[in-house]
Amino acid sequence: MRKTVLITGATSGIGEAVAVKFAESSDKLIITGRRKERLDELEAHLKSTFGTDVLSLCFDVRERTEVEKYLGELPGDWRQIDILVNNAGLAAGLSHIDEGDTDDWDRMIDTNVKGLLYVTRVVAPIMVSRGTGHIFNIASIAGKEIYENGAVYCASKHAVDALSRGMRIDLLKHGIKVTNIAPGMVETEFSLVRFKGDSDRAAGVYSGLEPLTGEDIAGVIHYCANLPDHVCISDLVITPKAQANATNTFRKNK
Ligand code: NDP
Ligand code: 8X3
Repeated sequence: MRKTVLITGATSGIGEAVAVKFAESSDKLIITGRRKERLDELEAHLKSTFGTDVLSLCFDVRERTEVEKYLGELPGDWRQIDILVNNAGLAAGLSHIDEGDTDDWDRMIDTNVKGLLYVTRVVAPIMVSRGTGHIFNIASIAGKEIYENGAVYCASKHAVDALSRGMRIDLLKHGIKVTNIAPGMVETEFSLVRFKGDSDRAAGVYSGLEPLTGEDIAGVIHYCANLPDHVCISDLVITPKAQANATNTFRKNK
């Protein structure tokens, strides 16, 4: 059956790949992000290539009133959200705790934790009222482990991990599934954002190994979303073959 899928942060990387994957199976898509041109381009591409229905909403998940305005006033059938993919997020900077940029900390915590909460606070009651729904939270391997220079990003993703577990308990009686997705290295705009546009430094993160792609993660999410109704995959750590954990990788150039 055709589903309505809401994806936050669909303007690049994992979110964009998830939009394409669900468009391939003719699901209806609500795509969000802050970059309007990217949203317009993706909407046009999804409509022309897959003939799917698309609603794009341009807002910042950190702005609670914007989240409430856009998601709380969805037109017509668009309110019938079956799947929420809480994907919008970022890492900003990589530094020891005594040297960290507090603006970076605000961006990560406001986006990865509070933004995810604001979106969920609007969408979960819709799912509760329908007695069905599936929430995917894009956490990270950084939500399972801690690495040097990454304490605040790791803390924000540990919070996502905890929220996934809490949501699963609170929404249990309403028939809503919650799946926590914890990827390792995925080559997207993630490192470019973390290193504030330094493309050489970003490329170095993936040198000498084959990282995951957004499409790899999208395929897993699509699989989980299309299992029989009584089956829920709660938590998945997904890494490239060349990554054992958050800190151990095998690189051919080393
Ligand atoms: P990208 O930078 O490619 O995509 C991030 C997406 O989040 C963009 O669409 C961006 O849209 C959106 N976004 C960021 N901030 C906001 C905001 N304040 N309001 C609305 N949208 C926002 O990175 P990824 O695809 O890799 O990241 C997606 C998720 O996956 C993140 O939560 C990240 O932490 C997580 N992750 C990534 C891993 C990786 O190695 N790449 C590994 C594990 C987890 P826009 O800028 O248009 O607003
Ligand atoms: C992104 C992966 O290893 O940079 O969540 O934290 S990592």
